[in-house]
Amino acid sequence: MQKTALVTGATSGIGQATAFQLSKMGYELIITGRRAERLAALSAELAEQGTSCTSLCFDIQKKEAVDQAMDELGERLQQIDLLVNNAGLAATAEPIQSGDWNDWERMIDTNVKGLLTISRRIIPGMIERRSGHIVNVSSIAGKEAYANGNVYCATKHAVEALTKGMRIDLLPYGIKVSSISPGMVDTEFSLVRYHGDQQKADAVYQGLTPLAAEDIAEAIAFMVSRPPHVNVNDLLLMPTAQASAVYSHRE
Ligand code: 8X3
Repeated sequence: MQKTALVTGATSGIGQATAFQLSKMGYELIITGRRAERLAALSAELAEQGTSCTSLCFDIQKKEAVDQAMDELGERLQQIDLLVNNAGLAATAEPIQSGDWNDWERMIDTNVKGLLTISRRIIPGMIERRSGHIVNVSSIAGKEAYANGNVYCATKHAVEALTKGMRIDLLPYGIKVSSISPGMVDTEFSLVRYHGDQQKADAVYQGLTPLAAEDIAEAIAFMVSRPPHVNVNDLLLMPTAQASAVYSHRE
């Protein structure tokens, strides 16, 4: 039977690349994001590849909007086989003493509360069917704190803790819970972090080859295609030129 995957934050970067990978693997897709035009374009492209695709446009920070979209899925909400909790962002790179409350709230609301809102709605169907797989997109920032990472690192540490907690709570139901933790990936990530400052964003990847969104999507494809008795708990994926959150080699 065809499997259904829901991917959050599918309008760009890792989310979009993952949607394409899962489409190639034969999944029926539910894609979510804030940007309606991009969602529609992605949906059309996936449909061209023969993938049945439902797009849900909402801001994952708004619990009511998420709940309404989940309600609209009706019966299908109970039939999601794979949830990729990808939506997330770094909204600032300020030291803690000058951080902006709104940036902090945006990261906490998206990276932690957004993940929880969606998961809480999808998990009961997985429990009912005694099967399912949740892949949380974490980060090297979920394992290490680094200068000016403060709240972003805290939200990704929370994703790590939630992944472990979910895995324990869902153990009796045969539900797989995994996380993938990338280092530097060349997406809109840094542009968002530096509030649209292209020069600062480009400097992050200068002199080295970062990961591409497709590298992460391929790893997710590997994780979700293991046999039923195998779960990849966590996959830490770094560019060859990055040894840790703080050590990189630039030419
Ligand atoms: C993205 C990677 O190194 O900027 O989560 O924290 S990093």
